[in-house]
Amino acid sequence: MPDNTATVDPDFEVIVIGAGVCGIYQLHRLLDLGVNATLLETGSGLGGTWFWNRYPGARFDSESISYGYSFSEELLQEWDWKERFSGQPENLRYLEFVAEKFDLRPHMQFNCNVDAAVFDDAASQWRLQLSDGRELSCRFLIPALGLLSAPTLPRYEGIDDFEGQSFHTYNWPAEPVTLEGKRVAVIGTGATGIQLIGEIADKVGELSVFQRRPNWSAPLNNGQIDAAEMAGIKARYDEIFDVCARTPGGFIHQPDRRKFWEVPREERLAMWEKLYTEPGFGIWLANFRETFTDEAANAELSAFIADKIRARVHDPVVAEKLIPKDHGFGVQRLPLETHYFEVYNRDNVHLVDLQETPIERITPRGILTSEREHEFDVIIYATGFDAVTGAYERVDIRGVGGVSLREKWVDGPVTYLGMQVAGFPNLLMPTGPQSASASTNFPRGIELAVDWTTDLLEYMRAHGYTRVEATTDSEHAWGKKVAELYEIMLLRKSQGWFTGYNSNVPGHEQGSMRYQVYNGGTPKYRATIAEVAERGYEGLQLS
Ligand code: NA7
Repeated sequence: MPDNTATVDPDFEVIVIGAGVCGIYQLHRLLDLGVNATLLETGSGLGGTWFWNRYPGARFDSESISYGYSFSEELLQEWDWKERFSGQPENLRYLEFVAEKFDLRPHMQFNCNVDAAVFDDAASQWRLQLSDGRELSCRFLIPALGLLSAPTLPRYEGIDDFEGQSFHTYNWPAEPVTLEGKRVAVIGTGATGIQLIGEIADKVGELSVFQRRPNWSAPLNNGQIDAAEMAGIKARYDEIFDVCARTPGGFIHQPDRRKFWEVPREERLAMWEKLYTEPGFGIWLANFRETFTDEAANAELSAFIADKIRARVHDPVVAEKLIPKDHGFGVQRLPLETHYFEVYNRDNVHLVDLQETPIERITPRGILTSEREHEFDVIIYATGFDAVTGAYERVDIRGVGGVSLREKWVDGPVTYLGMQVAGFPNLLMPTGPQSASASTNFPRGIELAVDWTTDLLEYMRAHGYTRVEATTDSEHAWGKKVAELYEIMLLRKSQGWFTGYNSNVPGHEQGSMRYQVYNGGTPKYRATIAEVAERGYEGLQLS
């Protein structure tokens, strides 16, 4: 039966939510095709991750030259990266430059939070409720919400009672924060805490680091990129992106494909010595593949890194506290550091081991542990995110029959290709949970997924389709594939955001398991989604 209500045009053909790296590129692709699209952004400016995370030390740990967009040769030639691992202010300038260059700002609406998105089945449209009271409709909804954009505070009592300044690193104030001479507490030692602590230790008065579980970390080895080097990079961009496309992580670091146990131990150690002094994720990703899958191989690498920590931290008791004992090197997302371990050799830096003296509550003057009250002027929460699915769950997304996405994902995300969800037609998620964008060098995964999503929209246009939806069978098969990929990796036993662990979110505590990302690597993912498209979007129902 023809659906007459569908003839009422929505306000927009496509609404993109989020002006981060993904939303910016997605909007550009849509506008290029002449699609009637708008972008809604909660913040007062664009940049997503690089708009919000203004904490000292925030920077890429992907090489800058592999992080920028690759879609425009002109853009590649116009932009000069100044550092191997560029810092937040420059990264934000880059994204602003991109938005200006492609004239995207007129199509972005800022300070615009989406509270709810409900699928109107009869009209085959999404209806959005905004915090400012407006309602907008669209045919296709593209949430480009970011993977680490729902910050979580600890569940300690008294957080609001603290009389000094306190904030989560994600919500670092845009106006300058004075830390000089202050008594500062940092809670959390993930990638964020490690960057922050390394940067501020020599600037604050006293710094107390509240560590519950140490993380493995290796040197970033950052450096400047001078004009001559940048000119060389510009001439090699094709080659650089070609390497990224061929590596599992979308980085310039290619795994060593020799068999771990066939390479003599002395040779392995020599290789690690070299990688440890080189920039970026080499020690993690240019390593033997067995370090991700074989306990014994991983233990050997972990012992090598532990010795590096012991060599860098003068106090052996402190050094032991900084060495993870509950997981091996690189099985959780690896933070990269700059003089992080040397920080603990400073007289003004104190490590508070929460395994020995847990936090009992936040007080008006500071932090009360089981041992004593520590007084502070500033408390910084580097306590992480409700990763990957959290940002989706903060919007009340309802599909066919009013089914809530939040409820559907209560035990973990369920998707097809990480980009579509059965029962949620015309919801397209280029960086969705269980996609490769979530587990690779983000912009590389993002460009791949945005291009695929845009091709799908073009295909639908060309064939007169207005509705697309994953089947439950295809969703089920994808879920099985994603789970199987976890099974072969040591990662499955770890407590990090790849397995959905977050002690501050009910249901995500220690021991819970959520299949958050696709671990098959970029080349396999690219081949899979290309094949799906070639087969007329197999697994999707188009009408
Ligand atoms: P992470 O990696 O999730 O780290 C959060 C840290 O905060 C971690 O050390 C946690 O310790 C700690 N944490 C969280 N809650 C508490 C409480 N309640 N008490 C004490 N310590 C706590 O987040 P990041 O922001 O550092 O990094 C996220 C990603 O950003 C990173 O992977 C990169 O991709 C960029 P726990 O492990 O829970 O004991």
